[in-house]
Amino acid sequence: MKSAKKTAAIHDISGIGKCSLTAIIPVMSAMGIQVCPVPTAVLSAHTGYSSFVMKDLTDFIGKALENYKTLGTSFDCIYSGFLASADQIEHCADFFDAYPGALKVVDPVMGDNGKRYKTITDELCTKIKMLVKKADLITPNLTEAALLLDEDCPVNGLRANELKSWLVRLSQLSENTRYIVITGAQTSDGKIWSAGYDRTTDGFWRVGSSYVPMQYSGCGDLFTAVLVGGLMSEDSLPIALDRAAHFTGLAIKTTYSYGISKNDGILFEPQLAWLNNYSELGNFEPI
Ligand code: PXL
Repeated sequence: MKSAKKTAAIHDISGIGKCSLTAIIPVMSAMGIQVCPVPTAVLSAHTGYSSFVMKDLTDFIGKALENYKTLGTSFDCIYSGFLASADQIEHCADFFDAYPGALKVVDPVMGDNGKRYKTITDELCTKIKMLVKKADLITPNLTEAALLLDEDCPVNGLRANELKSWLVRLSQLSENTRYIVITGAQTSDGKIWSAGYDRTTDGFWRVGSSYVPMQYSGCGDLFTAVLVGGLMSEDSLPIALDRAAHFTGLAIKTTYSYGISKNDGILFEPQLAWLNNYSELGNFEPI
């Protein structure tokens, strides 16, 4: 019997602002993947809004895992993202250990534009740095990559030739990690790149996106969801990067064209059909 590949998605759900599960579920579903949400927190609005209420679900995650073990549920991927408390790190690690054959993804959601998100404490940051060592795929943005490497966030972006050395340095955090991806990195020449390293093929790749003078929340979540969906569908790393960069870029340009505000999130819904009708674009290049 045909069944969809399944990922557990350990991430928050925010009522407004289109990030985390509200971005991941539609995107990966459009790519033919079943997303099984394991919510880490419920928020009325994401943390970029001037106010929000949040219900921490730390106790729920371990119980959900026990239930999946009882039910004999299998997963092809365990995908972790926004975590609401430092104790949630252990629960993610337990999920990874329970499914050793699954693709283990850590999106180390900690901040953007040189700043940490409001709920990310020092303790949580330290523990996320430990969790990334267990991952097959990590997907920091530039701010998060700087936090993982104990660097200051480069305010004017990286020099183009630094992208590769940052990928190398991130890959040195753990030999377990097959794929290292830096998302949406601005270089000092004003370009935006997503770049990745595949340890198995020893390949370094980058895909460029056009610059839009607005940064929408949820872009990283959308990008990573498409990337993970691609890798789960046997895309090579550069093909998956290309697919993710194209979809996210298209959604960002669409959003900008309508003058939508930064917090209200990306107008990606009109583009979902593209994910289902995708052919290779070839916009990636080796670095
Ligand atoms: O997009 C990252 C993200 C995820 N979840 C929550 C957030 C953010 C970024 O602001 O606030 C709740």
